[in-house]
Amino acid sequence: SGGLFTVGEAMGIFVADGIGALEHARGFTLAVGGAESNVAVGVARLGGAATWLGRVGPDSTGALVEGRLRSAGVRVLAVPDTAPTGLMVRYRRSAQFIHADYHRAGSAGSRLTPADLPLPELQAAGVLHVTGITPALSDTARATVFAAVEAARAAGVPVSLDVNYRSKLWSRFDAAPVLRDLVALADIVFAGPDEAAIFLDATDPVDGLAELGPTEVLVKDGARGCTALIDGARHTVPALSVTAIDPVGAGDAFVAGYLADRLAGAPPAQRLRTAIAAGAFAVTVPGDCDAAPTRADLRSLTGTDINR
Ligand code: KDG
Repeated sequence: SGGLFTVGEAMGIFVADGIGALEHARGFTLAVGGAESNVAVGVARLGGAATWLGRVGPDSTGALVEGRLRSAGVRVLAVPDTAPTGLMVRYRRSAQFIHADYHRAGSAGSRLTPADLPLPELQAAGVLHVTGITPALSDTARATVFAAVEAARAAGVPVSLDVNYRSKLWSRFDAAPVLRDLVALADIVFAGPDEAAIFLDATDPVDGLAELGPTEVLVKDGARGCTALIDGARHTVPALSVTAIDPVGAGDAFVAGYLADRLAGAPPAQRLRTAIAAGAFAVTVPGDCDAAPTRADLRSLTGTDINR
């Protein structure tokens, strides 16, 4: 308790080694991904406490997901399910284009229900983190996200949301009202400018998101850095210039950096520095949660003692 609590679907991901069409792939790395579990791993790597709740199937991938998250230092609350653990297949069609296919319809992770939530534990957390991915998985998964958010709010636990629109899971039309409702219930919101445009007509995404209610709004724009409005103060932070190898996981590392420092009581400017550095580090490393840095990694990247 006092740490991060998050809920979502974690999956096994077959990532083709090298670059080229899937038919030319000769080897695969079996990674573990899922936006929420990536953030939990990111917070744990940075020295924070993190709990992930999700459903896993009775298969080797389910055991792999649990084992990898545990060994990264995450407290895992895995609800056993009879459906298979979700999978993804991902390959780089070219140096620039990453293709991902989901094999997660009807998966264990999509069968979350509100009764899975350990309410006393959730309500003792330092922050609840959810994303716009889980509500797209099923009606019960959507109900679970909203139940978690309501329980956190009732207990005064700050709610963090990464909008994370996934076009392969639902249309913009279906997603817009749900994402907008979630933003209105959140205290801390992370979004890309394109994602915000799905449900906002405001010209400035930071102002548009803040108008819906959150007091901490962070618009992450990849290599262009981040614009934020935190407790009424505006911040613009440029990205660090790094050798980009793989953008996957960078957004989650950014979120983890911000939330880990927030949980540790750091002021906004420092949370943003850590978020930017963690995101930058993650693009220099292949993989989803495997890309998340430790504090020592961040020091090596920036050449400065970010903290602790
Ligand atoms: O942010 C990275 C995630 O997108 C990845 O780990 C897989 O959760 C995932 C998803 O739904 O795309």
